[in-house]
Amino acid sequence: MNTFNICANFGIETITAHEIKTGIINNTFVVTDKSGKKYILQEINSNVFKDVDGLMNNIELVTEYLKDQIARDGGDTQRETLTLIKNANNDRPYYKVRDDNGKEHYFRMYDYIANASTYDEASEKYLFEAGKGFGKFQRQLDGFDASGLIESIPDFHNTRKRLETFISSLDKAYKEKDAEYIADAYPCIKYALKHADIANVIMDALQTGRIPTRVVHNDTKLNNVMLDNDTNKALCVIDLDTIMPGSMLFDYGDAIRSGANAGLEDDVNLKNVYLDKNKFEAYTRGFVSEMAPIMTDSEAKMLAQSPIVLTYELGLRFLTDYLDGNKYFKCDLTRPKHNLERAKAQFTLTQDLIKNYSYMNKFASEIFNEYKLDSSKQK
Ligand code: GN1
Ligand code: MG
Repeated sequence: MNTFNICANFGIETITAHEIKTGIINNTFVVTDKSGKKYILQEINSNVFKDVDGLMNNIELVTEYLKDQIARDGGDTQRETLTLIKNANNDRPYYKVRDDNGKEHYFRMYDYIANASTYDEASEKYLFEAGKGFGKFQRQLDGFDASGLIESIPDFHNTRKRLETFISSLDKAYKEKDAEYIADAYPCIKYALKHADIANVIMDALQTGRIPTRVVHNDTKLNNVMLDNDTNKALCVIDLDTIMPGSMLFDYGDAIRSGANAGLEDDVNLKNVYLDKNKFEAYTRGFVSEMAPIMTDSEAKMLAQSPIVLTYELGLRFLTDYLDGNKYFKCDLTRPKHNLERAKAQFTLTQDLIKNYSYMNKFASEIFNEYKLDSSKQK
């Protein structure tokens, strides 16, 4: 597929294109036109997102709403959220094309946000800002009417369903894969089954109404928030593909999973993988400082449980993809067991988070009380 032709279908004459390799779902490029203006071009993974029209409508609704909120607060609507570009027919915010084999490909373009960066790992100072960025994002969406949103991936953070899917993939793998392929995964399989109770923690609280359903981001990996290069403050939350109703705990938990891991998400040296307490504290402070005014006591009480749930869940997802033959997540082709390595790292982190639960719980509740008190003073 020719990047330059695709950009032309958005009315943009591009002269350079560079791939950005951080996401593991979509394909992303920075492209530049003749005048030097930059854009983001993305091929949407339509194996993962089955209803691209609905997905893009979600992103339009959310970014329009955010732009109103940002303008109301006196912010910069061009830099503090994403700006979609319509296709050259000006009828949709994406472009669809069929390849020679008849497969459909979907592309979208955004304005490029200059002088801002994302980080796969970052210092405590940046984690504090990232926490504020995701917290503020969620607060800005507090009044957003979710009835127009589709579920871009149904049951995305339904950990119980993720566990069921894992068990059926395991059954299938026993029938279809050779014994060695499964034996390699055995320690992970054992871990997943032994800790199955974790899958109920947030789902029970949501389903019984103990915690509220909110509109949340659902993919708060550290590199999904941009920091301004001059101020080093959070500027713009990106990757809006999974904005759907869910729990605030999904966003907090996934951010700790990704930002406060001392190692890499797919670290092969498992000694590197543990909770970095300083990073945990910095992110928690940033996030809670923004969210305390709207966070309920029940949500606050569950903060420390959420990284355990979200890390376990991603471990299950990587392991399931390994058992399915690596169809969902993009893998490093030089690492045939990449998904299994990812699962091992996630379960190693899960175990360390379980070990640190009391500490995390004490810290999170102190911070919540501190900021809750502050916000009630300001009322
Ligand atoms: C995927 O594309 P990216 O890297 O932002 C995934 C997340 C995982 C993450 C793990 C739609 O996000 O759920 O937490 O990889 N997104 C989807 O790296 O499945
Ligand atoms: Mg994503």
